[in-house]
Amino acid sequence: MTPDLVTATTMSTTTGLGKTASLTSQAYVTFLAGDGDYVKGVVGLVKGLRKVKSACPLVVAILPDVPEEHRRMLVAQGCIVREIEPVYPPENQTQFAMPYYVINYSKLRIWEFVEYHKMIYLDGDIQVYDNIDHLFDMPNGYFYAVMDCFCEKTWSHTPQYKIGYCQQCPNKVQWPAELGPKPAFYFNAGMFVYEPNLSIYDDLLKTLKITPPTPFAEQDFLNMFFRKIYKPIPPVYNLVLALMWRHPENIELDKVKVVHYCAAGSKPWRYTGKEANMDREDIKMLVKKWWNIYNDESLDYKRIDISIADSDTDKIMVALAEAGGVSFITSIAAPSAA
Ligand SMILES: [Mn+2]
Repeated sequence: MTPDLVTATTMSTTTGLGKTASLTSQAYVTFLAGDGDYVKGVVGLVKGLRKVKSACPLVVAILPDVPEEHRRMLVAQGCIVREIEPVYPPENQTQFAMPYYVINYSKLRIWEFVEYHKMIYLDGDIQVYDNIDHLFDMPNGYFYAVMDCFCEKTWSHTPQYKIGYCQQCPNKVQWPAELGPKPAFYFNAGMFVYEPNLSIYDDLLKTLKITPPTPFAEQDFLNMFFRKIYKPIPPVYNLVLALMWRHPENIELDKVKVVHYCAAGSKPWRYTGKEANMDREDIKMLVKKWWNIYNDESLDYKRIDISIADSDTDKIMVALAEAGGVSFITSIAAPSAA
């Protein structure tokens, strides 16, 4: 493909967005940076959404460093690809490596996607096994997400971990009075329901400038920022894998709708089974389930088929698109990407 056509692909994807947005005003959104293998996660995710017959498209917010080849893969799978500008840290905040900061805080740009009234953010290492479109119908004005678990070692910097307190079982270890008031509920930011809004976006960025970065970057920040309007939703909407061995009483695996492959070694496209807990049967089953969707060609995005296009105009558009590459067909076919 020539460089010119590549540009045209990106541009018409953006142009196509307006049409799609006016039809739905709701969408899923994920985020992608760099040229690594996370793009596989996103391809798996959009196929998963298709499998559960979601009525809403998947927008992929990408940083400029995502290579053209990966952008084309995503468009070919029916994703709406939107390049975003990186969010850079204030100069006085250099505690964390620059790339880590930029990658994580650039996600805040999804609050700028105001052509959608409501969005469900999903990490690229998430898979959807049941339709969750009904979450778009929850009352506006809140931030919905699943509560995280504090029991794994990655939380060793927190007072919760140090005393063995977890919000998933708040009665097992009581929160000691001498540590002050019980900490607010803390969500996992791999999945959340929110409303894009430009003034909230401005506020997020202003607040970010005066907030020292913390180990869990944007997750800590979002928890702080939205603490007053946060509403927990059940763990079936974002199964943080550690719950399976830390709080098995809180989950029924056969009812889980959304799985978050967040535990070390659990990303299906990097899975070796060697890391802690990764040889469990339930983990093996979930990794296999992810691959079944990823490898299922019947879930690949179907472009409009000229033999079933129902008007002459459709036929002409399809023929033009086929002659000119994917760019044109992306914009006319985007609504059916759902
Ligand atoms: Mn994740």
